[in-house]
Amino acid sequence: MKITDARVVVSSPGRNYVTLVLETSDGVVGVGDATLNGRELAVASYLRDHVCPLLIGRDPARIEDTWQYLYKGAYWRRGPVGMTAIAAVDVALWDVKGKVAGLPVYELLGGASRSGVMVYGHADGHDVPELLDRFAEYLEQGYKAVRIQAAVPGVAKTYGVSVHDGRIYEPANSDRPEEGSWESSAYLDFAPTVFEAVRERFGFGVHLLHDVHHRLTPIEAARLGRALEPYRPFWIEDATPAEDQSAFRTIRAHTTTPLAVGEVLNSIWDVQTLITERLIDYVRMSVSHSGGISHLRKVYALAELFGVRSGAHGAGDLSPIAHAAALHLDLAIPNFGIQEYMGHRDPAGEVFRSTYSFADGYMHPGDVPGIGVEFDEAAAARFPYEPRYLPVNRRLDGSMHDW
Ligand code: EZ4
Ligand code: CO
Repeated sequence: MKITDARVVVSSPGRNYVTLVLETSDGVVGVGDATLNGRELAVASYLRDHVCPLLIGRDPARIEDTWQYLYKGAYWRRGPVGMTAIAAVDVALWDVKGKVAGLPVYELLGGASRSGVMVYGHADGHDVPELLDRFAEYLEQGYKAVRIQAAVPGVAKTYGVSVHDGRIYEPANSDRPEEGSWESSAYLDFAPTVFEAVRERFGFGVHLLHDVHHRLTPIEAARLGRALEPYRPFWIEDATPAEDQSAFRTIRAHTTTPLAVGEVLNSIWDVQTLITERLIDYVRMSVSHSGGISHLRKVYALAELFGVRSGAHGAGDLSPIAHAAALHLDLAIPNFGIQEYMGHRDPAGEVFRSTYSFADGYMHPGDVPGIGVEFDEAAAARFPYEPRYLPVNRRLDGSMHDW
């Protein structure tokens, strides 16, 4: 069998998605997600101009060899654009392999290690009462774990407070990035009161998660971790900018609050120190942005050796193909922790027909052969790409800060 066609489709059914479609000489079609929010066309070009021509004529069964060919063959290694492009090829090849074998991908990865994958949803609020109302809705739906974010008083446009229906945090802005604002001192005083309010109302029988979104210094993060200890968070995420692995030594020395990091990281080298020094508890890298199933499962295998568990990024800007791929891996690995699940806004469901399911706080990828998501190209054509930036962030004095 040979790969006979490789094409990239950029569409916007509810938000932008980049999708790679591979066709084979046997008529089997595989799909992969190549979406890099706010930089979609860079990955589309990387694939169209540099990767797709190399795929034609290759044997789709040789997944690892293709991975090594694209990674080592680029010479310019790692980075979000290249690793997202390789991920799309990798997932599409696993999809093909599953369809050829007649098995769901998780069976090819060693089979299920659990009956379902615990997911967490996002509860947010412009103030604490609104957050509590949204939190109650998640409990009613059966969620066992919920992320809590609330707008910091005096800090306009705090990250994590949705502008639409809970599935998108970036205001639509095609002209230039929206400007958010930030002040760590106000946030550090406010965040523990949010946890306190949620525990007071809902008790300790549900997991609470929180995303700091790269905004603190190491010692500020240590202070936050310590202040939250009485409320027993499942984790605090991205407490400091993720590229500085050594920052976690400081945080770790001061708090027992579990730490998660990695949604902006792309390779096993980005988390080598974090894992081998046991500086984190959960690794947040995603299938889509980290070289696909083939690479992320190596990250998880390394993490397993050091008692670190998975906690993959699962925002709505990763397509349903990415979410399905994540669920297959989550179901199979021994050291699964939790999976983020924001869901997707309509009309994404018209373009991506998924077979994964949610019940009582757990998800399952389904049992159809391959990844289990059908991509409807004719439907995608009805929703053309819409240029859109992620926001930038400024402190109250106007200086740039991590978003
Ligand atoms: O800001 O995916 O944990 N989830 C997150 C997301 C990210 C977006 C960026 O595209 O941090 O909301
Ligand atoms: Co995050």
